[in-house]
Amino acid sequence: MSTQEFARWMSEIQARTESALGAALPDAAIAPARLHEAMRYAVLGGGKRVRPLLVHAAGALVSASPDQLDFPACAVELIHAYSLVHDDMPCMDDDILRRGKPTVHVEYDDATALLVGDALQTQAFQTLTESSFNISPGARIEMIRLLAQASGSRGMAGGQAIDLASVGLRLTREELEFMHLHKTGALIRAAILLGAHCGTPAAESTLNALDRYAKLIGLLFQVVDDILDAQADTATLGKTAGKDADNDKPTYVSLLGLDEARRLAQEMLTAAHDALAPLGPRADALRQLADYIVHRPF
Ligand code: GRG
Repeated sequence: MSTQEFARWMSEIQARTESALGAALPDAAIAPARLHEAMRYAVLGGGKRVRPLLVHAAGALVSASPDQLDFPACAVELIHAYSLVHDDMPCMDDDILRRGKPTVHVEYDDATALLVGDALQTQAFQTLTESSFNISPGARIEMIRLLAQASGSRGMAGGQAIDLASVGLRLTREELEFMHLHKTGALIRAAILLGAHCGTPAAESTLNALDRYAKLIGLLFQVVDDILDAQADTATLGKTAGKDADNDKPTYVSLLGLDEARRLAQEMLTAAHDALAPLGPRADALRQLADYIVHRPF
C-alpha cells in the first residue's frame, strides 16, 4: 500500500465512520431533543477516528466486510467520545475546548454532559447488538465482553482513576506505563481485537501478533500525546516542558525528558512494526497506522 493509497483508504474509512455514527445516534428531532442534539454534537464532525481506523485495518486482515466492521468501529468510537466528554468536565480535566469547539458542558451544561457520556456509553453496546450486524452469537458476546472490560474499572475508567490519583506525584516508568495501558491503551487494544473478531476466525498466532502490536501502539499513542502536549506548552507558554500545563500530571516527558521520550516513541514504533512482521503485507494498513500515530496532527 503506497502512502497515497493509505491516505485514500484513511479518508474513506473516516467518511464511512462519520455516516455510520450519524445513523447510529438518535435523531436530534426525537425527544429528549436536547440530549440527542448534545450527543450528536459530541460525536459528529471532528476527531481523527483513529480507533475506527484500527477496527477496519484489523478486520481487513481477517477478510471482514467494511459494512460489518462499521458496527464495532462505531461502538469503540462512541466509548471514546463518551470518555472525552466526561474527561473534559470540571470534576476531571476541566477543559473548555475539544476538537476546536466548546466542550459539551460549556456548550450545554454539566448535567447534560454527564448524561451525554452515559448515553453514548450504552449506545456503544446497543450498536453491537443490532440485528443487521451479522455475526455469530459467540463472536458477538466476546466482542461485548472485550469492549466492556476495556472500558470499565479494569480498563479505561480504572486508568482514569489512577491518573486522577497521580496528580502531583512522581510515578515510576512502570507505574506510568500501567496507567496508560489502562487509560488509553485498553480501548485501542479493544479496537484491534474487535476488528479481528469480525471475519474468518483468526489463528492464535495472528491474535497474539495483533495483541503485541496493540499494546505497543496504545503506549506509543500516549508517549506521542505527552510529546505533543509538551511541545504545545513550550510553544504557547514559553515554559519548560515538564508537567501537564493544567494540573501537574506526570507524563513521559516529565519522567524522561523530551529527547528520551522521542527516542522511546521511535523504539516503540520499531517494535510495533516488528510485531506485525509475521503477518506480511496484509498488515500494511496497521503498519501505516502506527506511523500515523507518531506523526498525527495535534
Ligand atoms: C472519563 C472514564 C473516563 C475516561 C477518560 C481517554 C481518557 C480517559 C481521557 C482522554 C484524555 C486524554 C486527552 C488522553 C490522552 C490520549 C487521548 C485519548 C487523546 C485523545 O484522543 P484522539 O487524539 O482524539 O484520538 P480525537 O479527537 O482525534 O478523537
